[in-house]
Amino acid sequence: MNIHNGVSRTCVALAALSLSAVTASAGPLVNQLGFYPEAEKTVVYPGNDATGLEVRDLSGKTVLKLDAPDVYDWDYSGEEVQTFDISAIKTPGTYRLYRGAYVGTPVVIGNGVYGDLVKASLKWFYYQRSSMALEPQYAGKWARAAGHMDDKVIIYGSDKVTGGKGAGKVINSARGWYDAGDYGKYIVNSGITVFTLLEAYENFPQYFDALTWNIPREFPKYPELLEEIRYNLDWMLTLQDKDGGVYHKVTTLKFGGSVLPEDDTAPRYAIIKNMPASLDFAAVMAQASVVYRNIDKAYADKMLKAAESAYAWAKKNPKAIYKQPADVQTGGYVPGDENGKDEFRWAAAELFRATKKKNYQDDLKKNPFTANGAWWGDVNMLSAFRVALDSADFDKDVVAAAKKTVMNEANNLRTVGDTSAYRLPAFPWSWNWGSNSAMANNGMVLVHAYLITGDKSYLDGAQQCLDYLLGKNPQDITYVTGFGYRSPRNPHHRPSESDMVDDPVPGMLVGGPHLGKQDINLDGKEPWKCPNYAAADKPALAYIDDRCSYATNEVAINWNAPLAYLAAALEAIYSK
Ligand code: 9MR
Repeated sequence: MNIHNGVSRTCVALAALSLSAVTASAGPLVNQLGFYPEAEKTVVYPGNDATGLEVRDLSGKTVLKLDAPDVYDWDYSGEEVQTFDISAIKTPGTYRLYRGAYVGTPVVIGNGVYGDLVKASLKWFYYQRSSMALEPQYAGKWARAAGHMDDKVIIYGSDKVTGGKGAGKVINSARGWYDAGDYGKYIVNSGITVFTLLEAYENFPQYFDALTWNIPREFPKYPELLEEIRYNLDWMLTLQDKDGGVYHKVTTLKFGGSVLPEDDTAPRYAIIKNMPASLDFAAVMAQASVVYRNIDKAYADKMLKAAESAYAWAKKNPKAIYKQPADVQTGGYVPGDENGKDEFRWAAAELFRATKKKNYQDDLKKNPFTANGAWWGDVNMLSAFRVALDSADFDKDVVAAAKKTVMNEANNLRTVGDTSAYRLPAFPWSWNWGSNSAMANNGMVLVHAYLITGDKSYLDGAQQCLDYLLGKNPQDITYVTGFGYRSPRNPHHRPSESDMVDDPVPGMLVGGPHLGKQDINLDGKEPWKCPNYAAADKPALAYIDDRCSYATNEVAINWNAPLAYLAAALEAIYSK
């Protein structure tokens, strides 16, 4: 944090008086969907201006006046900014922000402001379904034919192309969601995604029992969220081999072109069983067995059996790490640490809750929580969430350690959120490929801290995360397609790129800015890569709304899930 104008407020104010008469401030950066009446409401203005803020309702009546706040630097964008807190306005309505002149778009305060976002961010999982047509009655103008029936997926290495002798052993690996802008289906990434969606259900069951968003119903007794999740659980179950081990992914050998699902017809392979995939599978199957038990005992039993055998396989094969074969170029999803400790921890926590068998808690005790997570590459925090919130059967010391893990992370985030220029609870390492999902996952930690303590300031931190994703950012956009006043129009998403529909599929969170620039064409040899956006030298600025930018403008299931969680949490908590 750098404050640098506390020195001479009067001088600055006088100087700026004349300035503001001629130059309007840059527009406010603010959550474009608005705020619940009781929420913390912050507005960021880039620049250094002594003009105060006046908030008026649509009839022109002034409802709040604030003096100019101190100027702070935000290292992630290299900007000076001023942040106003307009939380005092609690009356539902539409407001306009004046700093001298009116610049910007209206700010809404009201109940249910994120309701449509929750539905759309979940509906997107339906749009990502492989192996079925999307009918117009559900998909509207994004209706499409089925792609990737995946009923004859070749086991990698069993056919002539990939090194085997025969025609190739095939399995049925139908259903499941496409991972992202590509058409692959990956177990590791499905793991954290399904966890996050199930966690949303577990934390806010009444809210989700009542929520619908128009998807086809195969299991009408299920709440709609569990119907959608089952579509992917069914697929995950297909990737477990008879010995309990789980394959890493179902993909083509190389990424296909920017075509509709039905036109992406290269052979698909189930590629290489391994320990982390088996443990991620074990964890979510165990979790799902608990969640589905009351509504579908047979399905719950099947999942729990699958979870236990996957865990047993991983224990027997601790060195089975996925290594991408030379002829496979689709997503890697190989966690960097690769000792499997975080995956073992998570699976053990879920399996102990589901079975109460002592050996799982013993394993958990031998493998203490760390401070990390959560993202697909480190699932430690998921085990801490599990034990901290569902503590009844765990030993006291394990519960205390889990709560400490969650609360330490939450307290660190809150400190940054409350003191940084943009009021954004983010760490330096949050600015990576999929940075927007890091912000959403940070929000999820803060929601868990709220659920553990009931302290509203953690909810305010979660709000700060959502605000960033919905407009309180230097790009002045929501990072969610179809939402807010300005949003990404050209996501890296094959269906949206190839369907000839103007609007991208709605409800998708794009990856977001960071300095990796893996998609920039530096050598001129890779025409599919991006024209240079390399001039951006700050992480929060390095973003381009162009389909070429798979590093900043792609979409992914593990990014949408925490967005849905965060928006749903605020809805469920504030609407009570
Ligand atoms: O989200 C993944 C990110 O953490 C990695 O840095 C990146 C490069 O390996 O891959 C991302 O995941 C992609 C996956 O490999 C394939 N489908 C699209 C995913 C989102 O870009």
